[in-house]
Amino acid sequence: MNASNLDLFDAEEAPVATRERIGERAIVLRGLALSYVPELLPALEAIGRAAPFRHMTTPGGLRMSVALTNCGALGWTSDAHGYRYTRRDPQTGQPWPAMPAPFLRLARAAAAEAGFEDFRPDACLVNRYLPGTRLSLHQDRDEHDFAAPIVSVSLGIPAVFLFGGHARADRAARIPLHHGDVLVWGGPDRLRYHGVLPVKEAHHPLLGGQRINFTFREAGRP
Ligand code: MD6
Ligand code: FE
Repeated sequence: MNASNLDLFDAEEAPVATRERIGERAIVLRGLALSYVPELLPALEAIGRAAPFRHMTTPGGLRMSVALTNCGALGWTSDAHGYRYTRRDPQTGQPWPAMPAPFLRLARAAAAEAGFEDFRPDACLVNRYLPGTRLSLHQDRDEHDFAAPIVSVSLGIPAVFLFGGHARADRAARIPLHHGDVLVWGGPDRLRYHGVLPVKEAHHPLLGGQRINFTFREAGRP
C-alpha cells in the first residue's frame, strides 16, 4: 500500500455506511446521515423557531414525554380527539415549515439504498428526547397508505430502539441507534410495533444532552 492509498484510510475520513438488516424490508444504514449533518442542524434550528417543540397529549389524556414538531406539507399531531395529520401547526395557526432540501435529499437517498425507489415524503415528524424520555410501543398507522416506507434519522445522544412484531406482546429486538444512523422500513415490516427505551444521560459534541429523531413519511393521498 503506498502513501496515497493510506490517505484513503485516514482516520479523518467519514466511515463508509454499513448496513444491518433487521427485518425482511427493514434496514439500519449506519452513519448514512453524517455527511448531511452540517446542513441538517441549521435547518433544524429554523424549524424549531417557526414551530417550537411541544409536548402533545395522547387521546387517553397522557402528556407525551417526547417533545415534537414537524416540517413538510403535513404534520403529525395528537390531542384529546386522536392522532392525525394537519396542514397547519395547531399552536401557531401557520402551515408547518417547509421540508428543507437536505432533509428531502437524505430521506430519498436512504430509501433508495434500502430498495424503495422514488420515496416522496410529505411529512417529517421531528422528535426531541432528553434523558429519561421514552416512546412506548406503537404502530405507525395514521398515514393514508402503507405502501411507502418510513425513513428515520437519529442525531445526538444514543438511544435503544425497540423493534417488535405485529402484536404488541411480541418480543422486541433492541437496536442501539447512534448519531447519523438511518433506519428504513417498509413492506411487510411497515406495521411492526416499535418504541424507544428511556434515553440515558449523555453528551454529544454537536447536540449536547439531547437526541433528535426525524421520521419521514408519505402521509397524505398520492
Ligand atoms: C424514534 N421513531 O426513533 C421514534 N416510527 O425516536 C419511530 O417511532 C419510528 O423510528 C416508525 C419508523 C421508524 C421510527
Ligand atoms: Fe413510530
